[in-house]
Amino acid sequence: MRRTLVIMLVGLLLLYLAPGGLCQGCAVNEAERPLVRDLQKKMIYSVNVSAPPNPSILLALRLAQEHNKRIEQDMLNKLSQDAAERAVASFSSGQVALHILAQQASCSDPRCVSANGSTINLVRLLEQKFKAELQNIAIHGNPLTNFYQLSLDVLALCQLNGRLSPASTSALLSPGHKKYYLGGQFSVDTAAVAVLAHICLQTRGQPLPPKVYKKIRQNVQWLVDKILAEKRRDGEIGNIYSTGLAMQALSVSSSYQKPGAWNCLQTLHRVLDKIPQGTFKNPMAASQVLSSLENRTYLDVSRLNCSMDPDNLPLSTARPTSPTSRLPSIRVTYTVADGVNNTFNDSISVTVTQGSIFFKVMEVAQDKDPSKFSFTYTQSSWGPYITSVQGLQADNNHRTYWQLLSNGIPLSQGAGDYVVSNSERLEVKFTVY
Ligand code: CBY
Repeated sequence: MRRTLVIMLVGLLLLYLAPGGLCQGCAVNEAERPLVRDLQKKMIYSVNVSAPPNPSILLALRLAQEHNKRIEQDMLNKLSQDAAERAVASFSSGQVALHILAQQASCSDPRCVSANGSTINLVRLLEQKFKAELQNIAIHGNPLTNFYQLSLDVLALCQLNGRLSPASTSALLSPGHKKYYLGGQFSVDTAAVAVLAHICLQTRGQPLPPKVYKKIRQNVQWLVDKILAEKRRDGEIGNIYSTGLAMQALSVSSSYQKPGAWNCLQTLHRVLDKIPQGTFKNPMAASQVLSSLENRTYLDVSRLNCSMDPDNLPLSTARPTSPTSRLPSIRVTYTVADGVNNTFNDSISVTVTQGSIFFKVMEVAQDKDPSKFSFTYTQSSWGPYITSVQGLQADNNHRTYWQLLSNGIPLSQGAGDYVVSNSERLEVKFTVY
């Protein structure tokens, strides 16, 4: 009798210690919960009727502990409508993957998404988009998008048991400079999603042939070691915007880490400290960090039980507004340069009000001297993405882009978020990544 009890207790203890099991060691506590709630509300209030709905936001809200069922249902309907009606042809593969994950996280079948009479199978669509990515690699040596999106594709196809060969996928996502480095810098974001994709391959579907299993293990080991090498003394991994994804990757790969190799609580507190500073005011940034605060990952979407969700996140109807006051002017220098072929390098001094964003500086410069400072942009889920300056276009197949810098240092925020300061030296530079 006593022996049975001891065995039961040991069993419970093992379950508690098992990675991803009942262990809640690295999640926010009740005192910290208001910070998570704050992020959730920011994401909800950011929803803009004129912009396309964003699957990353619903995915994150679904992985949280607290829920507002009406809002989540509303977002799901809008996403379904967008997928079923809008030209899905215009979606990139990673966008389809995120739509699939958001549907699955909402206990809705991504193979059968319908709205207003039209129905679409998102898994089929992703299989096609993924094939097109592989074809582009065969022809141009680069995917249509990037390895971050390819990893999202593998993750979504794997979770939904879509058509995917573990053998060729493990070769596709194997270590490689062009895959995991952007402009000489290791992309923690990309590696983190790749780890999630590999862990999915390992744990779902048919048992893997030993050779493939070994290859997957080698890939994960390389990725985890690289991610850990980007760990900073303050707990951030890569930069603050890759830290949430890195936490997800490290929390599902503890068997690949030496004991003590990563202090999860230190990283968690670093992220929590940044919330009140407005670091995650961009809803995309908030969406990518939220699940790691709840000790959840994108691998958990298949395990969510929607009928068990509490409806416990009340929202006030009034959206928070920021006070408007007259602000002083500041002066910055703004440069546009072709850093690839050195065909131009033009500077201008620009005056804007304090608290202005980089994008504003670009607009003012363009108004003052359009021949030198004209630019184009597209609206991405992160905000404006600069596509050309003086008519010179960024090109994925040539791995060129317009890099944003301040005093010679590349920014970790986009033009729509970065707030400029007095006498700063801002630059937009045509660069190879
Ligand atoms: N999403 C994607 O396909 C993006 C993947 C991603 C790795 C992403 C970062 C990571 C993430 N967590 O979402 C990524 N960026 C990529 C791949 C790229 C390249 C895009 C081209 C391609 N091959 O697809 C590229 C050109 C290298 C790139 N990012 C450029 C930039 C700069 C944009 C400037 C411009 N022209 O407007 C910029 C501003 C860096 C700079 N100094 O110029 C930049 N990226 C930043 C800062 C970021 C971070 C955003 C953080 C923030 N708060 O705004 C980022 C999170 C992200 C988005 N890029 Co890129 C990385 C980080 O700092 N941790 C899939 C889709 C379906 O959602």
